[in-house]
Amino acid sequence: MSEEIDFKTLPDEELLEQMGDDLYDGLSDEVVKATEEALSRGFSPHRILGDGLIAGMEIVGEDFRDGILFVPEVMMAANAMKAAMELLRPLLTKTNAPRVGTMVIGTVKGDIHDIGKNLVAMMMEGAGFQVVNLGINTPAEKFLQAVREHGADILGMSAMLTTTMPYMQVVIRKLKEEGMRDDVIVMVGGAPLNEAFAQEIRADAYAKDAGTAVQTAKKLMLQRKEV
Ligand code: B1M
Repeated sequence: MSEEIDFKTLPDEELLEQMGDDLYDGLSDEVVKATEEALSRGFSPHRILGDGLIAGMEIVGEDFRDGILFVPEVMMAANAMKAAMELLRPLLTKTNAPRVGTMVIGTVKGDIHDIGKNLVAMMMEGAGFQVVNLGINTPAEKFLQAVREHGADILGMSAMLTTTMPYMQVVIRKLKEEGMRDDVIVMVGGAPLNEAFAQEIRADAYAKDAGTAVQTAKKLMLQRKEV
């Protein structure tokens, strides 16, 4: 049992560190309380994410890789992260920006990781995009159907496994087969990807994180309008 900590008494940096530690331990209530405290101190959601939640999740990832943590513990950490993200959601999605375009986004078939993809979705909304979030384990047909139905400007795909990233190419091929490839910008992301992979599968863009995804999407939308 971890002893009760009064978050209000912690200096700023220690608060974020404690948030990361509690995330590692999968203590959802504690992570939520620390996030509330950080928000009440006026921390930006980006600082809370970067220095608290994502920092904690990085250590989870390392220890998962090294066999120190296992799936149940990682699930608990993921649930704690999701609970905190719900507090950040209104701040990340709030927007005064004019409607920029529509993005369909999903985690590809075979892959159930959704934290990073949801973060991208929230920040895109905050930047003025209408976002259609298809969730996890998304087959090519579902991506294509959503692109058609919503007249999407951008199709975003996320993959976190080296075994699922090749599925992105399946979706791109399907777009081509259906004569839809030139109608939509394809953006890809996820921890195992890089620029070279995006080029290899002929995606239009790769973004390494949610902030870059927003910048890249805006730039590509502008280029599209200029053509
Ligand atoms: Co999994 N897992 N996992 N996992 N998991 C990884 C990805 C892994 C790197 C861990 C490790 O070994 N170090 C490893 C993959 C190895 C590989 O293939 N190279 C791994 C593995 C092996 C597995 C399983 C196979 C484990 C098993 O069952 N034996 C299994 C697979 C299940 C499946 O998908 N079929 C599995 C399961 C799980 C959980 C269910 C327990 C849980 C997911 C819970 C959930 O998402 N709801 C989980 C978690 C939490 C992780 C780690 C620890 C954390 C991922 C995360 O949420 N990061 C992860 C370790 C790691 O990534 N270092 C790991 C925080 C998030 C904010 O960052 O997702 O990277 P990230 O998103 C970033 C960027 O990548 C980018 O922007 C985001 C925000 O800045 N981005 C985009 C993401 N999508 C984008 C799309 C874009 C643009 C940018 O445009 C469209």
